Amino acid sequence: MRNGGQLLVECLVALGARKAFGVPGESYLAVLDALHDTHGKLDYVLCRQEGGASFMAAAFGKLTGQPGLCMVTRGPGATNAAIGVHTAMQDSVPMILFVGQVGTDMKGREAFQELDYRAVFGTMAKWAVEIDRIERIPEILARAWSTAISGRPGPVVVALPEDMLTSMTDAAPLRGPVEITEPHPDPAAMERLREMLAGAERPLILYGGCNWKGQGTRPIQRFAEASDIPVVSVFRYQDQFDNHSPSFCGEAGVGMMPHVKALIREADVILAINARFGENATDGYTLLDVPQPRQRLIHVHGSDREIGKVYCPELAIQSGPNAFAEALGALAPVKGRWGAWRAEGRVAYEAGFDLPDLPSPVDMGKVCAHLRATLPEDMIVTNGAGNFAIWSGRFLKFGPEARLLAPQSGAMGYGVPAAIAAKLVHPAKTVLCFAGDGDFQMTSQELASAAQAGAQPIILVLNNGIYGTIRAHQERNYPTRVSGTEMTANPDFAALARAYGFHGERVERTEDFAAAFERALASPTGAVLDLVISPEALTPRQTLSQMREGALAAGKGR
Ligand SMILES: Cc1ncc(C[n+]2csc(CCOP(=O)(O)OP(=O)(O)O)c2C)c(N)n1
Ligand SMILES: [Mg+2]
Repeated sequence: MRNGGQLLVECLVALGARKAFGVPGESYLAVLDALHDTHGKLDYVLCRQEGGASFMAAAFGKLTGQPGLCMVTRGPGATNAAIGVHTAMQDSVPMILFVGQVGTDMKGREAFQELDYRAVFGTMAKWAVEIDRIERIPEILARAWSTAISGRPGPVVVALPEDMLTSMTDAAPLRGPVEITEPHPDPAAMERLREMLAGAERPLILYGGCNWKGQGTRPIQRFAEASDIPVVSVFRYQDQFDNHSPSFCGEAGVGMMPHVKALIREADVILAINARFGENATDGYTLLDVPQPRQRLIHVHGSDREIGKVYCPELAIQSGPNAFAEALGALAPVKGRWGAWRAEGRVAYEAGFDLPDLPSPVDMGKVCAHLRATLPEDMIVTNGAGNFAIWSGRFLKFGPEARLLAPQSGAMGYGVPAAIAAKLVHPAKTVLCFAGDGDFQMTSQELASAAQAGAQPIILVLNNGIYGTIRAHQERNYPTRVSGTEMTANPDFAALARAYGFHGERVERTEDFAAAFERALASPTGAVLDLVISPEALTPRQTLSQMREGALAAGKGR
């Protein structure tokens, strides 16, 4: 006999769980008690705020392909954790959020901190469930795990009424991990796909999504290079294809580069692999017509619920990304006259790295050039949301070993917890977080979690004193009327870092960055570099004043 908390933890260990990120609550004491004895097998990573914990779980899922586990208490804990659930959903990342719940004897009375989690998370998560019979813990955990990792991966929320955890049962724990093979593409469909590509004037490969494993997109790269076809990543998945490949032409994301827009618009056949057609990848659903694109669309996805969701493909192939990549790599290359078109895209991509001097004490163009030259091939880069994210997103190159953990949800505050999770998974790798000053302050308390866990990344705070993204929108729409976007009382970020046991430094000039970064790399306690950035240098090619002047010239403002 064991209590429900022990049964749950034993099932998680059997499923292969290694880490759970959480903030404690009296609602799940029996789970915490069971975790007392699992050190080295399943570690509880203690966090300071549930938003940080759920971001860590979402990032863990993105990095490993295993569900990132998050454990939080009732109402207040669960609502704090919602940001990670939403982010995992938009990112198609496997995650399981466990939430304490009031006992079944008082449910429905609006008891202390009570929430209906199925209602709250019903439209946010892939699946939300409450366990109401202790013997069903193994069944529901197995289903939660498979649901999180299969098809289009996503977050599952499991509510745990207190008596489900404290009462005793002789139900047997799960015996082993859930292993799910991917659906494989139909050979006849692959033939048809090859014919469509071979008959194209300008074929384009668009890829995205998370669950790349093993060789990942390598077979796609072989086929694309042999066929001279350009490849574009959807928003924030540029790390999943070798950016050094002559086929790689950039990212279809926020502030999409004109040549990427042109590639998508001008393509006559688009092979979309493991991609979800989001607002950013389609430039607000304008690059392809809804629901019937002008381009002949081949959509490959592991989930039947993604195929045909927005666009009607001419050919739909339900297949896992890795199985599909293998099948594509095995096809004979196609030949056509689109090579010059691909080359133009690549030249434009490369030209994007050439920047003018920026009007800023620390010039991020030069900082990124230094980082491109010196960061190791197996770097893990993270960022949250803000204008600063353009530097990690567009001015680094991701080779086959590198990873980028960045939220498709545009959630500020993701970068720091994601970097901590990455450092826990890969302690020996260089993990570098890009944060804005606003973005950093959303989750900077997790520096304490990092110090406690001994997982201390390097964090660059791009400190411009403003909520820059919103300020830019403000200047374009309501020029000169600055409202609610200036942070005039930021802390001393280097001192704050030192208070948390990190190495902390303020960098005031571009020429001081390289030495400061050396010290950050050498620091055994991670580092926070506070980079002094001018608000004028908000984008690589347009200053804040130019945005304002442009808007005034266009007759905006009072
Ligand atoms: C959690 C959350 N809150 C608010 C926003 C809206 N938002 C998007 S970017 C941004 C400003 C980011 O400021 P900062 O981190 O300083 O970066 P900067 O744009 O200045 O480089 C805001 C408020 C968001 N995306 N996420
Ligand atoms: Mg800022």
